[in-house]
Amino acid sequence: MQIAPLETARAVEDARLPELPVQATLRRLEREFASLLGATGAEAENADEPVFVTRPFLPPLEEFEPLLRRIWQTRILTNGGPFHRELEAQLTTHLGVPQVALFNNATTALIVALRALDLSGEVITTPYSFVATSHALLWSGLTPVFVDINPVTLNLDPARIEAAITPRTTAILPVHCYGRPCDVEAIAEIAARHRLKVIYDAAHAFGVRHRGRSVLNHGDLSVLSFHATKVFNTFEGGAIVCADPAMKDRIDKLKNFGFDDETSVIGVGLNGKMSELNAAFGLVQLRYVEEAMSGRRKVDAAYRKGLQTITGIRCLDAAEEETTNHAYFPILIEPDYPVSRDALYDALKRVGIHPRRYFYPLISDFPAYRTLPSARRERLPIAAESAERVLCLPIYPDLDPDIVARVIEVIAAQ
Ligand code: T4K
Repeated sequence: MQIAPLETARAVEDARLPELPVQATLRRLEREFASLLGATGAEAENADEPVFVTRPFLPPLEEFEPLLRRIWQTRILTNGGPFHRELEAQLTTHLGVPQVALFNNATTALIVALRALDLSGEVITTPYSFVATSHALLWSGLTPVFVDINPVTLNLDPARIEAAITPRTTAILPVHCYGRPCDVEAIAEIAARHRLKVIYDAAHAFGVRHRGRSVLNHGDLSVLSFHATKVFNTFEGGAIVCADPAMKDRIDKLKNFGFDDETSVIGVGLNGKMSELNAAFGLVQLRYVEEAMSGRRKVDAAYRKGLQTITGIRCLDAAEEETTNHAYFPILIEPDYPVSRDALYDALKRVGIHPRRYFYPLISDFPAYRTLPSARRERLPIAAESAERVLCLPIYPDLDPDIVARVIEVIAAQ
């Protein structure tokens, strides 16, 4: 079948809807995008453009167009179509994991992961993460129990987990924060001893390897995010990684309202499906993900080199047995740095550089959590201090070395 080019499709739309001023709408959207670009600096970087903590990687548009035409031809838009199946297959190989179930984002994937394991009661987790980690627990009727983090890795500290286990504990939900692997061996040992499930929030951990294997192979389930700001993005998206085909089948049903067949459901599911548009885009992105990571690696190396002599700035070490993805570039502002973290944050913003304080405030300080006994600050000293000291510097594959140099200059000049 001959497939109409996109322009033709647009003309057909115009002809069908004469009363809708489609061209005017497109012109208005173009103007809005133009002003957004001005506001966010998403255009070509120059000295006057703001620089944000990240800028999504996009593959050549021409490579996406044939896949779009295919969608126009088949009219399969969602519900586990061919691009969805193909992306699951390619990710399984690319990541080196047994099963991948795609989702529309990591937050719904986390909620489905918790449901798939049939958890109840309390779940031990980290307060030092994006708020979605704990929100998924509250949405699922589970009680988060916050445990402090390790000062070197900024991940859940296994040495403190056992003291937080009660008869109501059913699982541990650690985060591979900034893509740095948790102490997976210690966590597995504690979980086995206490018969707890382990779900890794691996939103930051695409492509991360630990001792030669994907870190996503650890725990009962791992949840990835493919949000626009991530190393591998599908605009919005996510996935659950699991070992067992029967578990993938359960997850696939739960993300499709729980449907088993046309007339029966296995449980209270939701709509967590990734659309064909996002899956097709993911297939094109995957061709470039290694290149994108190597661009990030160069930025990471430049920061490390430039910052190493600045007193009071600590970069997180990369552990030797790991392959990192350089998803973030966090620095910790130590007490011997001349100004506070927030003063440095403001100084960078004044020159158009917009780092982020990931993760400040702590999740345990948000109103929905702060009354929990485990949220008390004195129980979470390392997390509280890290949240006050951290700054994530801009990092993305094509970040101009001159901008990296400018960031370092501002940090050195305080
Ligand atoms: N678990 C963890 C540990 C997570 O970090 C996250 C998400 C999740 C779970 C949940 O995953 P998803 O359900 O989202 O799949 C961003 C992201 O929205 C969020 O996905 C991410 N973690 C979190 C750490 O960062 P914000 O509020 O900081 O995003 P925003 O819009 O301020 O974006 C940051 C910068 O990126 C902007 O200043 C400019 C740039 N940007 C952003 C977008 C969205 C662009 O240039 N283009 C874009 O389209 O949360």
